Amino acid sequence: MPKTHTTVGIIGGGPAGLLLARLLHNSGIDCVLLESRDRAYVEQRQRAGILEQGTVDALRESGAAERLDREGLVHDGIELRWNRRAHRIDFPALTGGRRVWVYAQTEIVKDLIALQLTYGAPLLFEAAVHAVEGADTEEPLIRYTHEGRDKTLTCDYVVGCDGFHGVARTAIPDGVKRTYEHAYPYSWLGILADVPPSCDELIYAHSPRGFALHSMRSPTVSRLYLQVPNGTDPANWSDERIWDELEARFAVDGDWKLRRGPVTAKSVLPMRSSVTEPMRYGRVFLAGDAAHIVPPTGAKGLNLAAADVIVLARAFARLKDTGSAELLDAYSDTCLRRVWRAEHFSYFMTTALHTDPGQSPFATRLQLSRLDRIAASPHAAAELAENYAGLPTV
Ligand code: RFL
Ligand code: PHB
Repeated sequence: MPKTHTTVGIIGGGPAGLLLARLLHNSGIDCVLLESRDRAYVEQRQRAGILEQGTVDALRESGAAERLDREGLVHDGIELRWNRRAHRIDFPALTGGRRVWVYAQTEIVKDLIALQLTYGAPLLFEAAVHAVEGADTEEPLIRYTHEGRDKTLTCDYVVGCDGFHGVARTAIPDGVKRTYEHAYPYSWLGILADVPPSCDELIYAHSPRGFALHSMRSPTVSRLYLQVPNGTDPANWSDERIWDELEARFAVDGDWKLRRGPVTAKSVLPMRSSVTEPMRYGRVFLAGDAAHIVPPTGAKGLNLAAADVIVLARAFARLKDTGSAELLDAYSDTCLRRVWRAEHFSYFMTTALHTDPGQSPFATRLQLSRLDRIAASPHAAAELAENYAGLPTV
C-alpha cells in the first residue's frame, strides 16, 4: 500500500529527482519519488555525457560514484576547431585544477535507481502526476495515477523535478511566474556509433558548413552531433551522409582522421534556452529542467540540475537539524545566480560555434575573431574553461 503522506514529494525520476532522493535519504529525510515512465525507458534515454567536478564530488559524497570512479573518463580539456586549425583548452592549468568527467547520464540514472530501490525511499515507476495543488498551504497535494488508479500524496513540501514538459511548474500562478525564453534557428542530429573515439578529448568545431561535436561514451563508443536545420527528419540522413558531413566539418590541417563505424542510434533535438522564475512558490520547489533549459553546447543541463538539488537538499537538512528555513527561503535566488551564468555560457558557446541560416559574412568574421581571441589570450581561454569545467556549487 503506497504511502499517502511524506515530508518531501518528488515528481520526476531523472537525474535531479533521483539525486535529490538520495541526498534526502542520507540526511534521514522522508520522501517519495513518482516517475511517469517505466524503469527501462528512464534508464535508456540518451542525453548528457559531461559531468563537472562539483557534480562528481556530490555523487561521491552521496555514495553513488562507485562505478563512475571505475568507468568514468577524466578529461583535462576540450579542443576547439575553426578555419582548419585546432586549439586545446587546458582546464586544470586555466582553472586551478578543475576537470570534467565523461560518464553518461544513462549510467548515473541506472546507478541512482539501483541505490534507491535497495536502500532508499519509495520510488514508483509508471506513476504519472497530473496535478499539484495547495502550493501556498501547509500541506500541498500531488494527484497521480498508478496501476490504473487515481491516488493522492500529501506532502510537507513538493519538489518538481519533472523536466521541461512537467506539470509542477503549473503550481506557480501565472501572475507570479515569469518565463524567459530563446529559440535557436537550428537543431542537432545526434548519433551513437560503435567505434572508438577519434580523439582523446571532445572536439567542438566551427565550420562554414555548420557546427559539429565529437564526444564519446566509452573507449569503444563514440557520440557525435551535427548542426542541422530545424524540422530535419533523421530518416533523410543515411549513415554515409552523416559520416561525410562530420568529416567535412572536422577537417583540420595535419593528419587527423575520423574513424567511421556502425551507427546504433540517431535522433534530432531542438535547441532552446528557458528560465522560469521564481524556482519556488509556497511549499513547491522546481529543480533541473523543470525550471530551466539550456542548449547542450555548454554541457550544462545535467550539471545545473545536480547543483539545484544539492542546494535544496542542504536547505532541507538545515531545516530538519536547526528548524531554520533560511536556506530554503534563499533557494530560488541562490540557484538563479548560477542558472543565469550557465544560460549565458550556453548561449555564448552555441552562438559562437553555430552558423545561423543566412548568416552574413560579417557575423562569421566576428565569430572567427572571437575564437582567435580564445587561442591568443589565456584570459579569454580561462573564461571559457572556468565556465565549462564548472563554477563551485554554491
Ligand atoms: P529530466 O531528465 O528531463 O527528468 C525529468 C523526469 O520527470 C519525468 N516526468 C514525470 N514524472 C511524473 N509525472 C509527470 N507528470 C512527469 N513529467 C515528467 C520524466 O519522465 C523524467 O524522467 O530532467 P532533470 O532530472 O532535471 O535532468 C536534466 C537533464 O536530463 C538535462 O538537463 C540534460 O540531459 C541536458 N544535457 C546535457 N547536460 C549536461 O550537463 N551535459 C551534457 O553533456 C548534456 N548533453 C543534454 C545533453 C541534453 C540532451 N537532450 C536530449 C536534450 C545532450 C542532449 C542530446
Ligand atoms: C554528449 O556527450 O552527449 C555531450 C557532450 C558535450 C556537450 C553536449 C553533449 O556539450
